[in-house]
Amino acid sequence: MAFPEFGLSLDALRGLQLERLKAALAHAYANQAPYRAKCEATGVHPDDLRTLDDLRRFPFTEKADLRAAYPFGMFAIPREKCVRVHASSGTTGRPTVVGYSAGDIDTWSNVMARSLYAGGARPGDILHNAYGYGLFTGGLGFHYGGERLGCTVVPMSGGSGERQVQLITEFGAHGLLATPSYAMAIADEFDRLGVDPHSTSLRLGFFGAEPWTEGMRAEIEQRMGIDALDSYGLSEVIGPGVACEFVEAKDGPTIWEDHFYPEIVDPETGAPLPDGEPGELVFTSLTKEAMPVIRYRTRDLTCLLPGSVTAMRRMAKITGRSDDMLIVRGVNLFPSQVEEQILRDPVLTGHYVIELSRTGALDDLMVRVEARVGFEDDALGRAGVELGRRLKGMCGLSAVIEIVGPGAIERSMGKARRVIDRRPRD
Ligand code: DLL
Repeated sequence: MAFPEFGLSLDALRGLQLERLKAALAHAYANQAPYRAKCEATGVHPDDLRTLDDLRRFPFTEKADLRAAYPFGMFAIPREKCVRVHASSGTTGRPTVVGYSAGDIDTWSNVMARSLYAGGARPGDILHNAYGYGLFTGGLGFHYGGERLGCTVVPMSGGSGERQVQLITEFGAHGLLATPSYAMAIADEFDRLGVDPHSTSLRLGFFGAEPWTEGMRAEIEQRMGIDALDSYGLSEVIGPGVACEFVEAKDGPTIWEDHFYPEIVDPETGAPLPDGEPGELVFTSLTKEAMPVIRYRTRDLTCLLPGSVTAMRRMAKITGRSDDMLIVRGVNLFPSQVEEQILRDPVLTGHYVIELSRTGALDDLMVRVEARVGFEDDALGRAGVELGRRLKGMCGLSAVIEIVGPGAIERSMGKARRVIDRRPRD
């Protein structure tokens, strides 16, 4: 195996994690004032950690802690020793800032190289990087990982669809790196320009940064003739490169547990849940220097699965974020559940938006979805009626379905905006 960590036994992995966790806790306690204050308030000290299970006695770190420490208050090394910062824009309020030491950039490059290798990329491959470069971690994270693996990285970023197609085709890219929604937009550009992606050298795609379903995977794979891998990460923990799927298994991202220790907790109470139970994903960084995070609450909902290709555990596809859950007429609904129903119909595409409004006291749910080219009006009408019926069967809600023509729904170059909520705030 190319990466020795893939061969770690479970015992060796747990031993390594415990040793690293002790050091990570000691580092955060000594150098990250806000976390130390939380430990003192809870009455725990790093010396209280003797086993991995003892971690649950330690306080969580939350997004609000990062915001309160804006911009650099969570750094555990002098700012002068940070070689890079990234930030997430966030929909409201201050951005969340994260910092990296030179050692962190090295670790990040390694876990990204490992992710790309697991997904089937090899030294010498050309990687077309359509993730955004900038404060977002997607572009630079994949960039450094690709270089570390020995690939040729094309730092395309977002931008004109036509140029995406041109460079993928003419440079002979083997791997496409993009959000799944942007990959779909690029696939549309191929269609528009009359170029068949199956005729290019593309063989892999690394997709992440937003929730996507198995239906979306099937759609992208079939349209582009590639293996579509799920790649997961978040800025607060390091960026992309926290977990990635193995191409031979495609059974959920393997978490690089030797660097990022996962737990699942009840999203309401914070109580730890056993592997296999659905809940909120929590991460502790084991090796980060500039900005360690101890028990960081991601808000992402999933469950932990046993290792398959390696001893390291996997995560199931993310259902959504707890803060993205819609409550419509009292029913809990995730956009991914709607996506799943849409993509069961070959007439419909993965370009959709969910619109919520309110008439009187009642919420109105509308799903607008693009049809594939080449279907007659009656087929579209039938697809609309059937989607309405499937949604009702799935969650009990009646939705107005609007089927629109190709290109009618706005494309995003990064994370897609799936929900427009026009309901008055109460
Ligand atoms: O999105 C890092 C990334 C870039 C991951 C490129 C993969 C590829 P943030 O902008 O901080 O970082 O957003 C992190 O995006 O908490 C999830 O809610 C969501 N997310 C990331 N990857 C996936 C995925 C990057 N594979 C937030 N499936 C996370 C579902 C994902 N959601």
